[in-house]
Amino acid sequence: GKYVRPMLVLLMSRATALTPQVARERSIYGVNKPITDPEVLTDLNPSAPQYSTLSSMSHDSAYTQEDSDILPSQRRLAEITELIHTASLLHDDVIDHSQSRRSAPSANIEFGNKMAVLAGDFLLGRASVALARLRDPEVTELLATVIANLVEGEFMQLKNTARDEKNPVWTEDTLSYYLQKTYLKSASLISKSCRAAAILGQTTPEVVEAAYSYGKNLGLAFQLVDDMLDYTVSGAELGKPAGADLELGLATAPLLFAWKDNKSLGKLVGRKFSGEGDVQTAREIVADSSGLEQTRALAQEYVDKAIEAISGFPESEAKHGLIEMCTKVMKRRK
Ligand code: 2DE
Ligand code: MG
Ligand code: MG
Ligand code: MG
Repeated sequence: GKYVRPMLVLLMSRATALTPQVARERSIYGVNKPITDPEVLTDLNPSAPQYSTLSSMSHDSAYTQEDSDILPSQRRLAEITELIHTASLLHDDVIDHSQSRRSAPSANIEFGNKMAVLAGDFLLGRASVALARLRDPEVTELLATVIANLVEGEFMQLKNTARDEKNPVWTEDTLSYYLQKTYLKSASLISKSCRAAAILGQTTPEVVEAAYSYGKNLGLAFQLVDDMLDYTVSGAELGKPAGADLELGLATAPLLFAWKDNKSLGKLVGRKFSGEGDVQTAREIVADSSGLEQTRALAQEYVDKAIEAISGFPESEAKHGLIEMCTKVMKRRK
């Protein structure tokens, strides 16, 4: 069917995500070349060879023009998800004051916050153009919703009402708030783009649901692991700052699970981590707790659900690729 391989390609291009560093080298990002540069504008001209610049951005062997299993619209979709993803990282590094991304200085460090924000905005504009050219209102609505969801998730993280200082008590709501935020900031892009890939493949409603469920569960697992690695892996290995979440005052899964078992953490969690001391104390409590283990276990549950979701897909290399993607998410160290 025309959906399994397209889903894999879509996810592969995310796995080898275009980085702000690669982005800088690409004229279409308008960062190191003015947006008025003819080369930049080529792809905005509908009569130009279709998306030549966008297509050349791919550096994934699974992502070649000769791949007859993939419809042109599905290839465009993979590019669109990549553009949205990269835009969100450009903005994320500004919001998080990150110094590095994929083992290189992040765009905000290299070019400053203003350029990084504009570059992200530009990519969203380009994604919108590419989306409009698909002439598929359902897919357009899905991906436009993803953009809104990314912002909603980031907003929930900023508000962080689950650790209201007047009520620093762990409840089941604490975890569900975190999971909803995680869906919005990470799983929405993966799940809705998997759904869109299936829709473009003109398959059955059941397959569309299965594709969505796979992406949702994989996305949740991905961010849980991301939040775990923030505690367990060095910045050098991660290629981006480690220990950043606590530093930013963010209560992610490892801390929330630690808090559940050690209510005294509430005193720390209930307010912004004010000083070095607080951050260090919280880090030690998390390290001594089963918070990291519980985070990994929950990620594994989601991965199992993702694999289960596609169990009805016909056997193929691409299906195995989707399963391997799950295994890789659990094994990754960066
Ligand atoms: C990753 O979280 C962030 C994902 C969503 C960011 C969304 C923003 C809203 P992390 P890492 C910034 C704007 C959205 C647009 C422009 C579409 O844990 O650890 O901070 O990789 O990621 O820094
Ligand atoms: Mg970040
Ligand atoms: Mg962030
Ligand atoms: Mg992170």
